[in-house]
Amino acid sequence: MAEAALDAVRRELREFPAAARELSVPLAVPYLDEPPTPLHFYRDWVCPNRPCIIRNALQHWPALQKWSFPYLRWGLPWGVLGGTLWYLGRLKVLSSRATVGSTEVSVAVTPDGYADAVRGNRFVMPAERRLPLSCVLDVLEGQAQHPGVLYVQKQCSNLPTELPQLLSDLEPHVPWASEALGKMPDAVNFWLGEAAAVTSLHKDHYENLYCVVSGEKRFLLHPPSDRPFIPYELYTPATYQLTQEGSFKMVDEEAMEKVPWIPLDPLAPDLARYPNYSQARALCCTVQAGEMLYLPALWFHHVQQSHGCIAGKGSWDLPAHRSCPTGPWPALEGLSDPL
Ligand SMILES: O=C(O)CCC(=O)C(=O)O
Repeated sequence: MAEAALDAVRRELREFPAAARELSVPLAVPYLDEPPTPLHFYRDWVCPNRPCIIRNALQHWPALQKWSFPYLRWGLPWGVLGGTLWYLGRLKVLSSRATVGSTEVSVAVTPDGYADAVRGNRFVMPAERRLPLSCVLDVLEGQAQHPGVLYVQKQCSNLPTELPQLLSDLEPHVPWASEALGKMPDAVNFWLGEAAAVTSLHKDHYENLYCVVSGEKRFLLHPPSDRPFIPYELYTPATYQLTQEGSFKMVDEEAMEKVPWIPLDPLAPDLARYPNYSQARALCCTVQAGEMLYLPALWFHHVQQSHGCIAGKGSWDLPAHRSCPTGPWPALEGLSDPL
């Protein structure tokens, strides 16, 4: 009896993603030509849990003109002059001053560009190194070598905590978003990395605004309603360690509980192993410098970037997305895997 009822719920669930798609998931991520008012942002995008790309929302940020490798290295606003100085004898006087470049930041280092991803039968986290930002720039510019793939991507507000000198180049928050969401962002992160650095498919419960300052980011998205088609498995957690010789080894995190993660690579899905994924529909979009992606809470995302892309992200943590017992998502979550 209970099994029959569960079967009926599962049948309904199988229909749900198509119905949700028809009702509220666009075929492509829409563009707004200007920032919305708080009311429009809340009514048209946050409430229906729909992503959009917003143009002309960042052009008043000094970062958009200033943030280049020479500026990050020396605080020089003129990219060409900075570059010329670099080639004219690598001015140690400038590089030894206390500049942004000399500031140490946390860098995720992986052998293949995948931090926080399934590798074999492990969920593997990156080796974390503290490096001066200028060392990361040297590697990105091909002036120096470092084993593995580097990504400045530490979550938890690395922009104000690690690079506070850059804050004056940004507005402290995005006023129309903070007003719509009822608070200031809970985290403001800074992202800089190699083209090979990839963020594996996952979801989180934050309302996110990704602001691309230089280069581009490519997103592959799935709405939360595609959850029944997206496989999760439980993995023993491990962390990469970088040896003195520059090779990587995986070390199990014995004290940590198993981690549920998505084993599937949406760019090359193993449909023989995960046939349900063929029923999911991805939305792909590229966010260019000067554009902002609103990524609603609980959307699955896989992220790639152009080499040396510089981006920021504001995240708002709304309790409603953590544990809303009455919404459809917890039910979908609980009943998805046994489809
Ligand atoms: O920019 C990236 O590489 C991914 C960021 C991301 O997925 C996240 O913050 O949840």
